Amino acid sequence: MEIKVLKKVMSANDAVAEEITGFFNEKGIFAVNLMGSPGSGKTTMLEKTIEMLLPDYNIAVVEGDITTTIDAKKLSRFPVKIAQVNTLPFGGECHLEASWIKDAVREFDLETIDFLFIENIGNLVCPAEFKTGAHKNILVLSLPEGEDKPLKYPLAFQVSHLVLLSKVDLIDVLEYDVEKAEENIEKVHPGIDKIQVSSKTGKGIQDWKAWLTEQRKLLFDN
Ligand SMILES: Nc1nc2c(ncn2[C@@H]2O[C@H](COP(=O)(O)OP(=O)(O)O)[C@@H](O)[C@H]2O)c(=O)[nH]1
Ligand SMILES: [Mg+2]
Repeated sequence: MEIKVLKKVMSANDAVAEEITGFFNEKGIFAVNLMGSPGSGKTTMLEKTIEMLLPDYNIAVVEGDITTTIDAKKLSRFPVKIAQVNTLPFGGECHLEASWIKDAVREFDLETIDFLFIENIGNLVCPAEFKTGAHKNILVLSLPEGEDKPLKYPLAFQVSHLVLLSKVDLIDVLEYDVEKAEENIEKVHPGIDKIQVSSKTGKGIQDWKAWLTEQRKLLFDN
């Protein structure tokens, strides 16, 4: 009985996700869902991303958090549209659901947006289970989390299209084994795109921009 209910909730979410993907397609909005552990560097990466895409593109952001508007406030220095989704009124859920994103984007003038970034709730479990309607899922995996996380949280990697291996400026201090981490990512999602990035040094940021603009071009041919 419980399983039936869960399936119903999931398929309802999938239906809304599909609906909003169609809507994004119609409007020419390339939507990207950023997932990752708390503190993996999602918001900082978003700041760098916005800096490099402005002024050529119009950008909107949906910030997801259980509570607070801390990340949205950080981004408010940019000329971008921001909507905050707090899940506390929805029972403090640890993921964003498609219907909340659908409501959030109603805040924007959708005709003008080129990129929509969704910062999902920080964790490697629930966000992987709920589609957001975004075209691409990006997993931000930071070095301090350790090389084994792909093996421990495989679904998050399996539903993603790109892994941003973040905070690579810390390789030496953490004695991090990048090869091992990439090998573990390959084990759970063979062939997935990977880019090493650092918001501190700027490493990989241009490659990330190239990936984003190329993917958008592939979808909308502009
Ligand atoms: N060394 C280093 N620290 C970073 C980098 N990116 C983010 N941080 C720091 O990591 C912490 C968490 O970053 P934040 O972007 O808030 O992570 P989020 O919780 O995933 O949004 C902050 O103290 C950032 O300054 C990076 O590339 N290198
Ligand atoms: Mg954040």
